[in-house]
Amino acid sequence: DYRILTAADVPAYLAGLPAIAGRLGGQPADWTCQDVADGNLNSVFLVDGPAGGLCVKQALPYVRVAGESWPMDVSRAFFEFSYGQRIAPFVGRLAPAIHHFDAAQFIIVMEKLSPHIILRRAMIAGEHHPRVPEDVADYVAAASFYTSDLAAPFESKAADQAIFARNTALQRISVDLVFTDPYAVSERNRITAPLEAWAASFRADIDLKAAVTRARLTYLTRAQSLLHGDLHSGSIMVTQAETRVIDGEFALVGPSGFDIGNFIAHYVMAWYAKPFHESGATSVGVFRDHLAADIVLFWDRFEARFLSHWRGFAGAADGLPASHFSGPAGAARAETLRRAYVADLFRDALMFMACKIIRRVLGFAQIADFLVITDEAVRALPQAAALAFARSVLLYPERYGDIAAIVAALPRFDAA
Ligand code: SR1
Ligand code: MG
Repeated sequence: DYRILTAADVPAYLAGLPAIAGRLGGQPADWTCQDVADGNLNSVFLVDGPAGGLCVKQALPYVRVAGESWPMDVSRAFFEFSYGQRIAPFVGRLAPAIHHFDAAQFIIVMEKLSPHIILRRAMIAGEHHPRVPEDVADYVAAASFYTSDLAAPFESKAADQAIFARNTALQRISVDLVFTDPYAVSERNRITAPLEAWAASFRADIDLKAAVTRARLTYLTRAQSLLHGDLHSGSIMVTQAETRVIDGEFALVGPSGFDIGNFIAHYVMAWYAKPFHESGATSVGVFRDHLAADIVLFWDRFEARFLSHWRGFAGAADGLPASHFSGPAGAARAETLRRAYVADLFRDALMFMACKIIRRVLGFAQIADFLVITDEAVRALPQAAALAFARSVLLYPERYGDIAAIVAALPRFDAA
């Protein structure tokens, strides 16, 4: 029964879901529908009626930006829906409300976010949305704590694994596009002429490939918590007052540092790109001051919230049994274990941050932060600098012992 919807089909589709379409008010003839697909994979429609709006998202049987030559499993919509259901109790309004999942058409009907805009677009325009770092930190801290062995008997995580380990099509995208293609000759790579030599040197860099292999194996084997799996600035919608994390279709049980590192990577890339494009009225200096402060704020907030969830947790869990750590000596040792766990998350996060930067410069899915720099020779300047930074983080992690060291390593040069 599956068929691809167009904008013209959407009103009739919603009319068949009266309980949900009631949110629009009026009749189908009163509704307007816009195709606003922006990401790499899916169709997205925004529908407005006299009483409100809805967002209708359909998984296409191929990668939208590549077309039918790259088939893709439509069941990703099921995993996005399941992920949203699973984390909703922990993240509340930091995720959009989901109204309906259609298991035959692979459609999710959800809250229309308005006047929210994609964080990436806001950043390219030089806008600052001050709530984002803390909101996303709260989201990741809650999701990564409450879906881990630290907050539940291990059977709970096993149940998540039974669902999300089947999300293999999208995990395959990550394994190939993030950890493999950028270090090989691949038709999917998008290497511009000025970066050919960089790509060749990365393909020949056995130390770098060893570090990335460690990252790939960590992604595949470190089953710590349920992850969003694609937490970049295109998966976050913002206003000055609100933040929403969207697009959980890459969900998996994996290393918690993956989401953390992905988020930081896209702030770092915005940092590198900014002096080379004209978008926005904000000066480079002011914009970068905000980014630097936000990167630190994000990590500090994540660490504080994660530890606070853990210290305050009194339920049954298998990660750190309270009965083993009674009395003052036990409490001190438990705190040492908690801090060691978070320190591991930080190391993983930096490793994944670096991998995410490299894939966005050399690999298939490049980001608008760089692509708005139309001259490839100019674009290659910040891209090459970002590659060098990422390589340094992967090869010399001991130089980046805390978040201040990351921010301190970001260059202060300008386009001029
Ligand atoms: C083929 S999909 C390419 C990328 O788009 C998504 O947003 C993910 O980042 C994925 O790697
Ligand atoms: Mg997406």
